[in-house]
Amino acid sequence: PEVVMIGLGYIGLPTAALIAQGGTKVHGVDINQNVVDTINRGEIHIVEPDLGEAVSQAVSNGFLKASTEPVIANTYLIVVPTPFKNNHEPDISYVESATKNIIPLLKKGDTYIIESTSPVGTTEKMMNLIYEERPELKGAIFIAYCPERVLPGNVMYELVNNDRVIGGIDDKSTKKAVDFYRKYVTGELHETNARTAEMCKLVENSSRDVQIAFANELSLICDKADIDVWELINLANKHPRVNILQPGCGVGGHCIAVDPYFIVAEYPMESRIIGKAREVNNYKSFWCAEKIVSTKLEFELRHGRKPKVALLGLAFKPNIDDLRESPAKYIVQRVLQDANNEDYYIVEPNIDDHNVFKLTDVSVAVKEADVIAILVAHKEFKNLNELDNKVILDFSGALKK
Ligand code: SAJ
Repeated sequence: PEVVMIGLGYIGLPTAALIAQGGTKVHGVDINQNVVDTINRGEIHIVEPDLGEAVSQAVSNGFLKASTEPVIANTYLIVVPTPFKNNHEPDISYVESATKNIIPLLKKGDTYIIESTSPVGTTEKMMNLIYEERPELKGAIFIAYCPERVLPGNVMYELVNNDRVIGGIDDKSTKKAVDFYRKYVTGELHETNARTAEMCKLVENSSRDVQIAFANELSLICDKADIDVWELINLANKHPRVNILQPGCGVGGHCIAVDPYFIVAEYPMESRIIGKAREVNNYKSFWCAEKIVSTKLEFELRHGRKPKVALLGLAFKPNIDDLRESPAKYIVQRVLQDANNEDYYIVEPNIDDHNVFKLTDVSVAVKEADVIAILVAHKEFKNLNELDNKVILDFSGALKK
């Protein structure tokens, strides 16, 4: 094959399929044998529009196949997870082991590109790892870093159309990587060095986390100031150069909530706003859970009976079915800790059943409940009716006009 793609997750597999669709032979590598077998059957193991068709086409045309071990190629892409150890220290062990697996296969003229979100300096570390074992490759292979910025749910479009930042360890590496991406990316390809490209990815997501923290902070202030935060933000954004984001029940997903820690771990004294924004966004989820419990108690005091409480939304963001790293799920778990379940109706329209929570249809929950907490702004929650004399906690702005 021309390309080896190491890591067949929600970025690696769509990227492999797109490159294969362009008529380039791609060999995908994943440590999970089930993933490999699923792909070799032309099927997919993740939810992403248009991906299934792209993979089945590429596999049946013989341009994409998968295995657990890499094979010899000319371009190697590292797109494996970079999770965190519990003390918020970045863990690049998957990038390291993927790199070690291909070092014996590398030859002069090959290209090695990391796409995984990584701490600044990772590409240089991997370069040294390669050169230690294969000194004859020094200056004879091309090494670059190119982060992805696709939005889950829109990956197949954004992989092609988004601009890309491409950072080589030297100019010729940058150029070689640009030639590679030019084959299937129609967005602009912006050239820089590896460290800047690594930091760019972290900065993009950290900027969003800081902006969301500002919105969440406003929601806490407005709750005390007896101001409707949705109305306030809508009015402030009428200013030609103000764009305040939306408060929520916390920041979920394994990107925005994680990437800032790559910077804070490396530059703790300098990244104070970035670190504080993480604290504010994490605190917001806790604050929402406490708000639900205190509202429940207030209802009990006023009406002399326990209220029925509807908890609307479990996903980590609106209109998707992904519950991984979801603040809404955390809040529901926390609220249920101190109560017997029959007081609560849990609603998540994007999944059929949840192995932990019993799910209720939104119309039943809204009809039966005295207190309605909207945790995620799913489209199904935007036009709820018969809400009068219900206590509404709209944490996600679903009801704002
Ligand atoms: N959120 C808010 N208020 C907002 C916007 C988002 O509370 O105004 C919350 C969402 O509910 C969610 C979290 O933040 O819980 C993250 O949502 P997101 O819309 O930022 O989307 P992600 O995490 O799926 O994707 C982000 C994107 N990064 C940016 O928009 C800068 C995407 O482009 C990246 O590729 C992706 O992270 C990633 O993989 O890094």
